[in-house]
Amino acid sequence: MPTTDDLFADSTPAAPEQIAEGAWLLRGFVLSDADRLLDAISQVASQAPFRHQITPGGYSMSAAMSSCGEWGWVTDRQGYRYSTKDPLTDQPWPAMPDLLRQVAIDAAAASGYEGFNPDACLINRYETGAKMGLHQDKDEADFSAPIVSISLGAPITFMFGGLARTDKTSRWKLEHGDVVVWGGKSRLFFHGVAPLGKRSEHPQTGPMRYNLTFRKVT
Ligand code: MD3
Ligand code: FE
Repeated sequence: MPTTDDLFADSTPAAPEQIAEGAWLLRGFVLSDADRLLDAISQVASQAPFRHQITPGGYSMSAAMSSCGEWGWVTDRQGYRYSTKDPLTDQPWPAMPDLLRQVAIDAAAASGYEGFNPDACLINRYETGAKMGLHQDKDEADFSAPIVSISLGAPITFMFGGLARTDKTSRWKLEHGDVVVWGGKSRLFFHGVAPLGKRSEHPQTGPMRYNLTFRKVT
């Protein structure tokens, strides 16, 4: 006998869950697009390879990164910035694939942010042990646009706090197909991810996790 869960599988997306002021968790929102999203990531990475960038302080980031769209995010000894060119190839970043742009627009709209028009998509790739320390995303010109984040592959623990680094943080598990939309007050909240666990895997990506973040840079 099919269960109610089977009958509703894939047809009724979970309702958006509010996790902070202006922030919405859309569990499984891109599950049905996941294969094509992973293909699009491979496509981008064939032109703009994943690389471990160097922080201004001289450390290599544990998450490997690439970008697509008009702007990509770069860090080196000189500092953090957005750039229209990939410093590895000195070429413009690959165009943002239509599918990526469309799912980001749809996720923003499902969270109450109509008319989202991202001009950058940053792609983070985590392997076992990779993490991202608490930080704010404030290199963009206009904080009125949300940031849309898509998780694919191995699950990870995501942390976010408030407007001050010392604010208490809460933890959420982000899994393959989950989307989080950050707008309003939460747009400038401190956030990061805990080290990818040794046993964290996904059938399609093995021990890797990908995170796409869509931004309006200019
Ligand atoms: C909250 N990435 O690329 S995604 C980043 O999982 C980044 O790769 C993490 O932080 C990752 O900058 C977290 C969730 C996320 C992204 C952007 C945010 C949360 C955010 C911007 C503002 C507030
Ligand atoms: Fe961030």
